[in-house]
Amino acid sequence: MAEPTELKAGNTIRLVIDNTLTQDATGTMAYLQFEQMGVDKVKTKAVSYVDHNTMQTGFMNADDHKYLQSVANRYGVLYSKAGNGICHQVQLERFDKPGETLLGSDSHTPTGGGMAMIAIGAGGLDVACAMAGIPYTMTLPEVVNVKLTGELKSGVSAKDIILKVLELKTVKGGVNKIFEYSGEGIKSLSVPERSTITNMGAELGATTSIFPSDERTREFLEKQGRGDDYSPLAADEDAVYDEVIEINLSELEPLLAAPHSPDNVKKVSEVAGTKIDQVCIGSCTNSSYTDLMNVANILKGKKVHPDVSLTISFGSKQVLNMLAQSGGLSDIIASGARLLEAACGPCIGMGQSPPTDGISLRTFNRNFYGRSGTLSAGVYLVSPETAAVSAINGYISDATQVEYEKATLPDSFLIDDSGILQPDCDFEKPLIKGPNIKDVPVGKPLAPINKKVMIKVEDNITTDHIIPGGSTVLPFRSNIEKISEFTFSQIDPEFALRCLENDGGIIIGGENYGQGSSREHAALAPLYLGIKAVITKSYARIHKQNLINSGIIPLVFVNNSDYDSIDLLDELEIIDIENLAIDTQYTVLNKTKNTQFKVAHDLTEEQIEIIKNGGLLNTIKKGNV
Ligand code: MIC
Ligand code: SF4
Repeated sequence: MAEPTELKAGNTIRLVIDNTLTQDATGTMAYLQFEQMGVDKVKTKAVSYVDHNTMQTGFMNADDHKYLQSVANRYGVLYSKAGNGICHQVQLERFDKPGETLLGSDSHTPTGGGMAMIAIGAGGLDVACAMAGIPYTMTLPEVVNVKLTGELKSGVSAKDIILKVLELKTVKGGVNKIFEYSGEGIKSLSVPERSTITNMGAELGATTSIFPSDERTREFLEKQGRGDDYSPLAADEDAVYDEVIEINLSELEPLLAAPHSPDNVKKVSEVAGTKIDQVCIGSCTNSSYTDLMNVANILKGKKVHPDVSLTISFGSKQVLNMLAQSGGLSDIIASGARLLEAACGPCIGMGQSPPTDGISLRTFNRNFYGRSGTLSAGVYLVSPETAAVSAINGYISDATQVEYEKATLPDSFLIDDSGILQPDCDFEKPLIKGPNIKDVPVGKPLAPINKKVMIKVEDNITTDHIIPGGSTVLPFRSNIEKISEFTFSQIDPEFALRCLENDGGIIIGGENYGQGSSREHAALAPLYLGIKAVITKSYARIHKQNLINSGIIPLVFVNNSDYDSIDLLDELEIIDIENLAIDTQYTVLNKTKNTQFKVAHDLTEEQIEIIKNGGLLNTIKKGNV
């Protein structure tokens, strides 16, 4: 691979990774793949979190946790136990450090950008490679400067800032971009508030988002007992950007994302009065101590409306413990809220599905169709303040209309790292693999493609559409054969069977195909089902790389209008694709319709090599990375 001659958007770079994180829903695959790399010890500061699959219906999740603990111990990875908190929140509290790099097998890894890190989400195999000491290959993004002026008024919060950016840029407006925040307005934002913004920058499709490291960063690190990790960092005075956006915080109003997309942004005042059934507060976007203290302050002395179920998931054990100490927890309990554990919980559909046709307000970052577990539900993404006020009233309400005490960072955070286990790297101890933990499927070298269309989908298909979350499907994250049965099940229940009957085929998609979660299962399950190529109008970054890593070719239409001419089960022959080469277009014969069209790709030499080998694992085994 050619080294870049200059740091210019579009160039391919190899980024040295200092830190890695995995979570249990993507981690088992990442470590199963890491095991195959023949490396004795991880080369990064690595943490393995258990936060997604903590419901343990059946033995599967508990078996995953046992495996993750044993594999972390063997290879030198810190292990954050179930109940210790959501990966991004704990990483921020205990590990993030300005100026370092972080690669995580979760799309919300950019949360660390609130701590002035280059923090990027990736598929599990890419993170396994980073743990093995292989630099991360990526396209250098364009840089968008988001200049914040003014100061937030009471009832408006960091969540409303990122919702504003989503309104301006949409869920595909950030692909191959970094959002760098600056301006006077950032001085009033604490690190957890900044991290709410960088976290949900993932919904822009952005590579990452970043804030400078300043006095607010020092303040947070000192309060976490990590003052030594501080160093000041900021953009050069004369930095040049590809694009500049200005947001005046003083003019911002409470916003929400209406069903079913994080960029379907409206003013809260526009829909105020809408009756609600459920409010869920938590997730890696909004479960910090200050978020939940604001909630506690609003709920203090009030009761949750009789028609509303309010749940609170705590970001971490530290957050929960501090709320207990400050008295905020008592106010939350007295209000009638239901307390869930410090984990992802309802955000990934692990419980708390809303009722039929229910309206649910959530402080989370994704409201994709069906993600809550109830297809007919309408999920609105809101700030913790909007959520709390609405839970009391029983309808969507504007938090600027109520008075409450705004929470500030505590004098110092309670430090108790006993939920994070230190590894002893003892190779004598066995790896514990329960019966639901199966081998990772491996692709075959590239061969001619003459296959039928197995599904045709629209724009903005998410990886949740491809492999759903929720308590029925998540237990099979370590078992690709089983999880493949659920591929596209919410939009086309016949898909998996059709693939098996036709010995695989081709997927046709629209714009921004594969947005959302980093789950490589959305590529591994299609690989298992025999999918050879995907042809779309455009891709989301992480999923595209996951397809390549699985040996599936991500192609695009040369003329997007050709999308309209293709139907389910059309037989397509992609002429000469077995000789995949850089900057080359290919003719596709639609043998069913007796027509033809052109497809292209923007794969690098390295990516072409991976596809020709039938995926990244095969390439690594050949020693070619
Ligand atoms: C999500 O929010 O969708 C998840 C669950 O955290 C995913 C990871 C996964 O699917 O395991 C993500 O954001 O990458
Ligand atoms: Fe967990 Fe939700 Fe955050 Fe994903 S978005 S890491 S499921 S809390």
